[in-house]
Amino acid sequence: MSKNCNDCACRLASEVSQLKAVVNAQSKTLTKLIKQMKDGCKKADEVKECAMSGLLNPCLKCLKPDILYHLGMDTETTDFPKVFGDVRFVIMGGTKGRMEHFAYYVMQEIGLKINAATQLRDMAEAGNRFSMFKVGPVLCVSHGIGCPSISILLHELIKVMYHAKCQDPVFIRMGTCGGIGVEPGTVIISSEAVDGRLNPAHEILVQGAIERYDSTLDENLAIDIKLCHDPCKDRYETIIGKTLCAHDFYEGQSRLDGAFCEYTPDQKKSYLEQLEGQDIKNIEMESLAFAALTSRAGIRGAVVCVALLNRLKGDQIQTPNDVLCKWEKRPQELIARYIRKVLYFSDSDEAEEMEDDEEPNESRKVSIQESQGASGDTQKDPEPEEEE
Ligand code: R2B
Ligand code: URA
Repeated sequence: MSKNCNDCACRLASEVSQLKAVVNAQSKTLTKLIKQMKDGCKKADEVKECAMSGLLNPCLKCLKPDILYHLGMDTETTDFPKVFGDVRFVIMGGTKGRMEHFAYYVMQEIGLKINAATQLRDMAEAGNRFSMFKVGPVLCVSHGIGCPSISILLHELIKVMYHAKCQDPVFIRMGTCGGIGVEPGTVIISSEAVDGRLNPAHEILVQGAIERYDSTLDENLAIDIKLCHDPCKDRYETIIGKTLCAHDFYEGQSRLDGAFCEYTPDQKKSYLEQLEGQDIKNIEMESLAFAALTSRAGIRGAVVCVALLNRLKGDQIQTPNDVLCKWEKRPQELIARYIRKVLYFSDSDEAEEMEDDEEPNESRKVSIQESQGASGDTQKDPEPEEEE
């Protein structure tokens, strides 16, 4: 057999084994759901309290209803456990377009795409600020620019998790950044977030006093996401490193091209070189609030950004738009692979699979389309899908 043929056979074998795992995992979910139906939904009614509840505002219990103003929903008119109880991944990114694209992409990647015409509903449309799309256990939400914007959203998303009694959800922010001494197009997973003075703390003014919160991120989650990078297939580097979170794109990131600039090119150069010397790999604008709020809630969090330029070489983003669009998909690919791996290839699944194998189950025979029906809760009636 020629080398090409061999490669192709290998790829096909790997795709077949991946598909098998997806089908197995989905039929297992279906088996569980059927069992729950047979048991009169007893199990579903016995949902545990959310583990984070002890860390949150005790007054939440008394809010009847709790109004999540910026998401345009409240606990009286939305049944949170029913609508959001199965959420395991909350993926956040700057814009509506990116998050809508990611929602469709992840739907395909985790095998929940029923047909090409499936349409998702923006669940936060009534709030007129953020956009939110749910694909089975994945919630995709836009966060706008900067710490104030993402922190408002995080307060409300954490309350969504609490009201829905979600168990151990993982939060991931994906986005763009300026690289420090890295090749443009490189993906950087943050090990921790620091402020402009390189302190690993998110400072907020509360009643006139500065409150500091640790801005640590989950080390294992960062490693797990990095492991989803395939050096043979992905023609870019993925690294783990420290991230500087600025509260502005121009002066806050020591750019020379803002409407105002009161430092010299030499001062800019020496600040960025100081960052490089301190192992800072990138600059973006939300990681401090993201890290502080997720860790206060005991939520595992990661920040995955692609560098649009190397700030040691310039300030303006000159790369053509079509290339930038390709680069923006890199964090999405890694995160979708991570989700797929957790959903379909986790150790506990393997253990359960062995048990299942001992006692073959009728419902194993369901097709992938049938099993998807169980997760179609937020999908609208099919309408023609636009070309992407
Ligand atoms: C990266 O890019 C945006 C600014 O252009 C900001 O949201 C960020 O963190
Ligand atoms: N986003 C930022 O915040 N900074 C950059 O330089 C690029 C994207």
